[in-house]
Amino acid sequence: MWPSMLCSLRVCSKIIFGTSRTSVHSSLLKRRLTQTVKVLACCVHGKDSAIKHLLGVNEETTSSDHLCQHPPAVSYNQAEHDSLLIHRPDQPANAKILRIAIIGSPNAGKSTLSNQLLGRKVFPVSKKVHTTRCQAQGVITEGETQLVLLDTPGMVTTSKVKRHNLEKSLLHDPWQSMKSADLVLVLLDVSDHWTRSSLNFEVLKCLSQFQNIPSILVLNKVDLIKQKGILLDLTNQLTEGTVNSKKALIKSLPRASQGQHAKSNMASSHLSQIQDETCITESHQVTTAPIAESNQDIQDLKGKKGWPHFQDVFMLSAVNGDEVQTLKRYLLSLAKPGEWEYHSDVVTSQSPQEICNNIIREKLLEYLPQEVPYNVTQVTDLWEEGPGGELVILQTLLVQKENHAKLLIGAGGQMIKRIALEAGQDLMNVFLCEVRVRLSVKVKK
Ligand SMILES: Nc1nc2c(ncn2[C@@H]2O[C@H](COP(=O)(O)OP(=O)(O)O)[C@@H](O)[C@H]2O)c(=O)[nH]1
Ligand SMILES: [Mg+2]
Repeated sequence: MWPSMLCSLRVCSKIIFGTSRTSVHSSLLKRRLTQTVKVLACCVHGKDSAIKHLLGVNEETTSSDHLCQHPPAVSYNQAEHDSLLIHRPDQPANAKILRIAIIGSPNAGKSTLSNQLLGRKVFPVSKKVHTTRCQAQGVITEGETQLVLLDTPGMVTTSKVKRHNLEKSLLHDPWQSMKSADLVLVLLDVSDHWTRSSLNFEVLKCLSQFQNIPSILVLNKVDLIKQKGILLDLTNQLTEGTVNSKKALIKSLPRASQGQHAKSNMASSHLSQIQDETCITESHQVTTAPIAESNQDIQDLKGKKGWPHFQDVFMLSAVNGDEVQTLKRYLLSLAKPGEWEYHSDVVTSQSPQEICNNIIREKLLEYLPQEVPYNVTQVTDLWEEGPGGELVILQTLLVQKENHAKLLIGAGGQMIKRIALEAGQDLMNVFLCEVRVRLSVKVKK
């Protein structure tokens, strides 16, 4: 198994942050990185990683990546779902928990990453912004540990709430999820040339207000980056050259210890590194009260591009799952003793109908011009088990304009049929049963 981007990043950081920031010479760094990582990479197996692309190293997938338990199906029966949420979680004696707030600009890939971590697509994903309208939680239970993912709707401003016809509660949601978080995961789209070299102001504000909660930086969409070397420069900028309070302290690995890494089982050496760092994490005082901020503090943030308090940095591709398992193992290792929040059969706090509405909405956003999906009201007319045990869903899509209805239906009804078919297929993978979705369109004046 590849020592992970975490490990590689740690290798990078040992190089980047071991050197005085002002004297960093990136081509020299990359050469040194290449030497270091080649030693490590020659004995590792696993999914393609960004750093391996840097080196042109190809590896096979090992069985450890497939060891993860299969996530349970979501029950499509509302009463069953409610009873799971109400019942006391079936936690073991040594239960551990970690609540993770995933924050980042709209489109960074928060829902895609959450789905990959969960192993089931329960959150809608779309190229268009504001697919996620509600504050939903995803739940991963493995062994004694439960991870609760707080998939936030992105950082939204008042004007965007008006423009996209969004619920006003979205304005407050990122802060809401922060209040119960043990870890903040900042997700950044590195394929976006305009925004990738600095953290979104709202993200910085959030990090600054909740400084006492440990945070990690995850660079997403590395599959879209041809010149992987840019990732090191971006990491340096986005962390202000400091990760886990280490800048001057972190030195290049001595050659001998690099060799030892190469010979040892990468999985265990990786985990032991994580555990070492977990000790550091444990010294953080996690409190839920935000730190009061003065206007001056906020003004100071305006000139900032990065955040020097991240505990770790990852690079991955959420869409194809590259390095997602590594991140998941890391998150599991950070969990602390504490009561589970959910029964182990729960994958998401969303109700079955919410999941269905969100998936249909995802298709509307995917195939229709922006103004249509933002103005559709979904009404479920029927939700029942058919004679063959299949789930039958009838839903009416209400629109206000005739031309919106025409676009929704499409030529010969092709558009609406396609949306219904694809939503049904996605829902089958959520509920693990046959699902038939039928949609009708009505104009409501
Ligand atoms: N190429 C690529 N696309 C991604 C990746 N992660 C997410 N996306 C795409 O980015 C878009 C936004 O993703 P989504 O998860 O809805 O972002 P959110 O708004 O942050 O929840 C979708 O079209 C995803 O398919 C990735 O790792 N690589
Ligand atoms: Mg989303």
